[in-house]
Amino acid sequence: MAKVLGVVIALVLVMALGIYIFSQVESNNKVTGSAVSETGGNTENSGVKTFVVTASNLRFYLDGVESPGLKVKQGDKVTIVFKNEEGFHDWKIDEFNAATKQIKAGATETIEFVAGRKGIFEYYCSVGQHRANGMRGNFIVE
Ligand SMILES: [Cu+2]
Repeated sequence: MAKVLGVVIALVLVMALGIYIFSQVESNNKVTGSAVSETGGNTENSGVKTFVVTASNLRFYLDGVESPGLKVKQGDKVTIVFKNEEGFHDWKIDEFNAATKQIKAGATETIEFVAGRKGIFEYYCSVGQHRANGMRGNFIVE
């Protein structure tokens, strides 16, 4: 009888160990998974976000997506790599005093700013009537 009890205890211990190891592997996978899914056009490294935004007449693009919503967390340091492929444009957000120079086709400008407050802000091109003609999108701070 004591022998049976010993086997049962051993089985329970093995199962508990198995569950523990499984949960460790599971939580490691979750961390890796979220890091991978973040690398779609922007890179996340503990509060640093980089977006490569391109401009052509009269649209902004990120990885081929037109007027992309750019999402960051409050306090993130944001880098915008602004590449102008066609025409004459800039990239601005009034609320963060973030603005590139107005640059010509083929030029690239990089700016940095801190997303200091939460909300949905509009980024846009301030050249001529470009904003009214669709050169704008949402910058979302959560
Ligand atoms: Cu423009």
